[in-house]
Amino acid sequence: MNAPASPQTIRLADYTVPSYLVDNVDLHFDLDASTTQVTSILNMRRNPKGPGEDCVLNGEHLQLVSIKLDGRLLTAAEFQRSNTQLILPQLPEKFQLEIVTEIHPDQNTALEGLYHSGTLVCTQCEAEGFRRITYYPDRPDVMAVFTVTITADKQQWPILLSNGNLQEQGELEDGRHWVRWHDPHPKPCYLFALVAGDLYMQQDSFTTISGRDVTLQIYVDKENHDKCDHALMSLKQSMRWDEEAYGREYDLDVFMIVAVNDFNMGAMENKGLNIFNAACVLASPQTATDNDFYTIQSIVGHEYFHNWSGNRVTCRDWFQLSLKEGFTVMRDQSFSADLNSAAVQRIDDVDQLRSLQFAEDAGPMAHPVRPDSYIEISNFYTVTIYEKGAEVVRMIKTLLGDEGFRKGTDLYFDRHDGQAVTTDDFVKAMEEANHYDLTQFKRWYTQAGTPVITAFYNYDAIKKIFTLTLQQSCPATPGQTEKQPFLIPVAMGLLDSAGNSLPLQLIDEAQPYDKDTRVLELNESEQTFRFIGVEQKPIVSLLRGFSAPVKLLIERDNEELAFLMANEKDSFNRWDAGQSLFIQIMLSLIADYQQNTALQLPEILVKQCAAVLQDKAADPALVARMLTLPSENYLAAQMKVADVDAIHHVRKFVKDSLAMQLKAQFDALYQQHNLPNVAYQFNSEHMGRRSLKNVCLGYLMATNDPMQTQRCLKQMKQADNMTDTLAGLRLMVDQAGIEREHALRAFYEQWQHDRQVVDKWLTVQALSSLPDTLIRIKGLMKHPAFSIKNPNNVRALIGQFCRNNPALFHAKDGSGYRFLAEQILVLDKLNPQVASRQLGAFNSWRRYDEKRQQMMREALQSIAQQQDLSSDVYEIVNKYLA
Ligand code: 0A1
Ligand code: ZN
Repeated sequence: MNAPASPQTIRLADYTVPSYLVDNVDLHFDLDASTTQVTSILNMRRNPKGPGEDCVLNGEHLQLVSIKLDGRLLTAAEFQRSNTQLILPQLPEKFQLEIVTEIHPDQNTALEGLYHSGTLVCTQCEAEGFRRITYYPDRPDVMAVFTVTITADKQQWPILLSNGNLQEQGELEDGRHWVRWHDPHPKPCYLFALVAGDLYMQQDSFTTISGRDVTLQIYVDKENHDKCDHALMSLKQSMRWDEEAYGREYDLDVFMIVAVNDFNMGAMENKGLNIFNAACVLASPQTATDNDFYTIQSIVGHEYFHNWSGNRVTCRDWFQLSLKEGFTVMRDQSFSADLNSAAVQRIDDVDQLRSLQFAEDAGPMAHPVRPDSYIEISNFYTVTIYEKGAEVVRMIKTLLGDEGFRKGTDLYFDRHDGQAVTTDDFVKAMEEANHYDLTQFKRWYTQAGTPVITAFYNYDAIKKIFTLTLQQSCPATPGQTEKQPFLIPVAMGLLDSAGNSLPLQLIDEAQPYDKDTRVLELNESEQTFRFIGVEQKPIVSLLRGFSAPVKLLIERDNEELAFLMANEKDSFNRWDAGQSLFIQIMLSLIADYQQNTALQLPEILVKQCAAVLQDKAADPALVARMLTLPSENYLAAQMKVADVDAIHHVRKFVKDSLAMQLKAQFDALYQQHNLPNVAYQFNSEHMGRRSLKNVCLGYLMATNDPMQTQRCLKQMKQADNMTDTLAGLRLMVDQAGIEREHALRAFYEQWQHDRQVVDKWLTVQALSSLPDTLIRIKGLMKHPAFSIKNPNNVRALIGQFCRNNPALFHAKDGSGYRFLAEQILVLDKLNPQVASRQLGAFNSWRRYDEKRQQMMREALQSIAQQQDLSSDVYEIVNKYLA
């Protein structure tokens, strides 16, 4: 074997079609607790369009037992092998390879390939995990029909699953049994899956639109038998929705979901056999919050929707990842919007995008939705590929309209069914189905960075003309200094002083425009739009529904923001105006704080919040979001140099002041929405009421009134659901004292048997604002509830502290930074994907003051200097330091 190669950069420009194709593959797994033997029979042929003579198969961490070519055993002289490849020269046009390898799933802590999770054995192959199972052309454009035979001890592993339909099964001597699965749909190997375990199964069925019966099964650890209903219901909702919204039907006899406790991501869309992080499947009102219920519904949808957007039509290469991920996120967002509140869904999606993706786009890892190079593809499962990718597809829908978009997706699915394609193919289908030129639009796929739109306006009271000038620019990002203008859909409207819509007729149009919102197409660096017949000076509302993933700069005073917050028709923009008002005021208070000026909360903010609190007609979920202050991280992103301490102080000041001044209103609303005698239900109305009630409780606790602590404890005690219990506990952990310790202990004692709840217990402690938080975290890492090998534990404790507790992670003494660097080095040896994700907490390190930058640089350097870093951590740490 050769020495490990230093990490190489892979480039889109170097893409070539595969030299050999696999028509079908027969896999045999002989499962054993420590050594599993894999026999792979590949029927292959030369690709007439392929570039090379040699057949190159990928393989890592494999012990090769034997290779046969058309039945003849090959000698070592007849192939070449390295740590990563098996190369076979001089092959016939068509041939059969039989490769036997041995693997050790019990030693696999990276959780890629075949691995143990508790007593279960399962796989994770996306993106490049299949090469840890057997030698194979591990690239998504090689699609084959898979038949999988699994042999295993029956008592240990009574359930043996793989993709497709169950074909045959039987008993063997010595207590073993076997099953054979066949998947008739050709697929890339990243969609291969296998599960062996002793699991509880909950079954249901679904009749597709054309009348075919599909068996639905959810497999979970036996103790979780009562937590499958919600995922099963979500699956049926997803199947129906994809038929109705996209005309897509399911295509196998069975659809299975398996919950596993050790999983690097949320879930995986393996054909017919989705494997889920248990946290994204299991739910009961007592153990899962509203947010968990909501997320489970959307992830079940997401994975199911991949059956078409990802599996039937897949990616040609990993640079096209957003082809399936951006589109599928956009689909799951629409699904959630249709099933719940569309307004709340949009607000939450945009909030997420702006806090996480905008930061990525402004940092050292900024990359286009279709990147042109990577070192480690696992590092590119990013918010840019997923969330910005979804915004890009959403903009296409905005430009083409609902019907045009559906025509485009129909053409895309029909034209490319069974193929591995590119984002260009997706856009071409949209263009051809609509006779619409998206050439300029495609810059969204190739240019990184968040565009900035600056808006200027002017009203001519004599001519009744409103002139709107929009300028666009995009900051430089690594490797891209110059940017070309984007095509940006700007949904907008004009309001009169009473909040009514004004006409939107442009100067060169003969007819009045018949809607209250119109989509302007901004495609130059600067463009001017003139609206005629505007009877009074309007207030302009821009980017309704957040019609493009851009930053909007428009000068508005607090009064104008307050007006929009109260009167704007578009609920997203109403919320956004409120957030802008908070930010504008908080940034000005931060400046006061930095100059040692006494802080004073502007009256207008109190007045606006009071109005929101008193709006009887408003949806409680929207009210809850209107009253939620922008996060410390988001405020930091709005400053040239993020001042951690000033942000923390000012945010607390604003919250405490609002709480004191509006205590009676918060109290009244809390009581109105607190329904201790109504049993838990997961629906929009109840969820909205709980979220508003708990926002009110948060403010009430900020008054430091001991009565409110009692109320909080009472809520925890009375609650029949985790939403209310956890909301209470979160508030309690910020208050030092015996009550806090008691609440934490009681919670653990009650829930120690439940992994998902224990992770919540770890998270509330990681997010505490008390000064000894890091010390406690270090103690918790020694607690039996924590294992550094479990990604959910790591994310719940270390990840939450480093990402969502900025005041303490950025502690002046650098303790947070040193802690993270140490953990990354430990994790990198165990699980490189988890290690490199945790590095993300350093993404914005250059935006802090000099002293903090210096300490973060040292932490990053201490990682970079380490020998034998994984390619995952190597890539990120070096890009951060570049
Ligand atoms: N395709 C999955 C995401 C995923 C990616 C990589 C994984 O393992 C390292 C696991 C899942 C999705 O979009 O849901
Ligand atoms: Zn996905």
